[in-house]
Amino acid sequence: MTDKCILIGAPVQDGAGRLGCEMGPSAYRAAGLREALTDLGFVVEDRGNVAPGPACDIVHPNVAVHHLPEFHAWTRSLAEAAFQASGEGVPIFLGGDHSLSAGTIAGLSRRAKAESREFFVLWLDAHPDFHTLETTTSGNLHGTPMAYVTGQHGFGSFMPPLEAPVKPENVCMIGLRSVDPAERNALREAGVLVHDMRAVDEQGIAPLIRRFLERVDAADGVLHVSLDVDFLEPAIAPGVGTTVPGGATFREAHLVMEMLHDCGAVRSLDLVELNPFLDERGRTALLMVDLAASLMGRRILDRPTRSF
Ligand code: 6HN
Ligand code: MN
Ligand code: MN
Ligand code: MN
Repeated sequence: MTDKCILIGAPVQDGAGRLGCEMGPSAYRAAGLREALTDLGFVVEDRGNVAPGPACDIVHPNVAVHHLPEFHAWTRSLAEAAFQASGEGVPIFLGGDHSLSAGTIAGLSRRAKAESREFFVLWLDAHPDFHTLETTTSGNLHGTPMAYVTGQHGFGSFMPPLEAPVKPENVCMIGLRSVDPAERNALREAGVLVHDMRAVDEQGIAPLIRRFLERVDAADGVLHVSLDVDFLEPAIAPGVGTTVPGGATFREAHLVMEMLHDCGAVRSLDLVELNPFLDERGRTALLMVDLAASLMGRRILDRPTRSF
């Protein structure tokens, strides 16, 4: 990893079914993300918040779909911001709902291609977010970014073209426990590596992560991590609009972050779906900052004392 972290706010909320994610970037700043990274020895540059590009008129035949022009506009500006920043340091994207990952991953994958590196994504989420514009029934576009970046059917005439689609077999999803039928079939057909919570319960999270990281290492790949708040057990992370019981525990989540740090392949991070309006005295924002710090190298024995 370089010694520079670049914070990029992505106050996107049009992809979610309720308001509030727009406040996410401010909450991460208030929770001390910059200070946590500075304490670890990083030079931290906060680029402020990205703005969406101009929205154009796009209408999709699936009438459930809403805010497609905004999704298009955010994807374009975030892809550009991600491409630029990933050439200069480790970008950390402060969401914002998960639709922002359509942009960040598109830009990061383009960067990896420009550097002739194999690109991998670790998706930590209760959901696979693998709907196409045709299969989504909620119409909430935070349910679609992984289908878009892996070049699934039907985005072509509605969304920005992808310079470097992500190989589905280079995507590992961990923590799933809410998968819609259309997503289940599409994931299987595409060949995405999926570990649901049952696999975590039966096998333990460490072997699942280790196996994937060994593949990244064997390919000398670069790794992007997309961390959805709802990956976590709602009891410890209430500040999210899509809670599903049975999520990762505090220690499981930290262990993943610690292993990710040790592997040395992580080049970028999305922190998504934090809804400060639903949070309790900032505890979810603080936990996400704490996890980001673990990923960036904070060791257990130097964790500051803090009660959640
Ligand atoms: N997220 N599969 C559901 C839908 O509405 O398509 C949930 C999506 C959740 C999205 O958590 O980022
Ligand atoms: Mn709106
Ligand atoms: Mn998600
Ligand atoms: Mn989710």
